Amino acid sequence: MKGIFITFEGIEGCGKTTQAHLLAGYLEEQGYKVLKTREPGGTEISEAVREILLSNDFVKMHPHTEVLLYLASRAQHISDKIKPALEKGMIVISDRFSDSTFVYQCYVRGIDYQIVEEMNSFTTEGISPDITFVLDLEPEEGLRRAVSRNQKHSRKEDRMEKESLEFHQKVREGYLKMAERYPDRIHVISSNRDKTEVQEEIKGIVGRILSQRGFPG
Ligand code: Z5A
Repeated sequence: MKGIFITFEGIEGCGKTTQAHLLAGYLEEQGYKVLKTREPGGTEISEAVREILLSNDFVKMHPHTEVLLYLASRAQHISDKIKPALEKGMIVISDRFSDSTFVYQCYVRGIDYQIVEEMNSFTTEGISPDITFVLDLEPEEGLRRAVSRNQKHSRKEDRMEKESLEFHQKVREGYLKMAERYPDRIHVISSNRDKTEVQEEIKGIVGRILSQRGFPG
């Protein structure tokens, strides 16, 4: 692929959307062609699947149904949006991607990693991120930020947000384990500080990697 694929990961409320947006703006200012997107979602069909996944009407969803729906949403997202943009040489920035599935569905919900890895590679047509940022934060603070953001925008808690604090602690632990497993790709960034400081660290890492790769080549 000619492009560069960057993903943002982490617990609820850790600042992924904020940092993905800031990075996209910065790279566009530098003259790069950028596609900013999110998961679950990013295309009409994938956003419809997102509605089902996050709906409070479906609290009894079986973990197997859940993982299959996240992958279904991703399959459409890859084929309609991510793959074409990478083929054109764009920088794609996604707010969550496959690591979310490995952490939430495998590490936390307990679904077999190897089975999901195989299904995921079928889903993504082998596309994986070049750079991943895990924004690390205590779950208590992440949930506090998410609740205050929801109140500001009159948004209700969704199905996943309603999970217990222990669930979100396990999610954080899962991300730190993924970072140990893929140290070259995954950068753990402390989000327990001002957003501009977080942004500066991310810009520094991205700038270094783009120039190491001679991007655009
Ligand atoms: N999920 C899954 O299980 N499996 C999968 O394969 C995939 C996803 C792809 C998607 O939820 C859910 O799907 C998610 C995982 C699961 N469930 N959970 N939990 P989502 O997309 O609706 O939400 P989210 O991804 O969890 O994140 P979020 O709530 O949107 O938060 P965020 O994007 O990380 O944070 P933010 O919106 O940028 O910031 C939150 C607030 O904090 C906001 O008011 C900001 O202005 C503020 N903020 C941001 N940075 C800072 C700093 N540095 N200091 C202070 N305040 C800050």
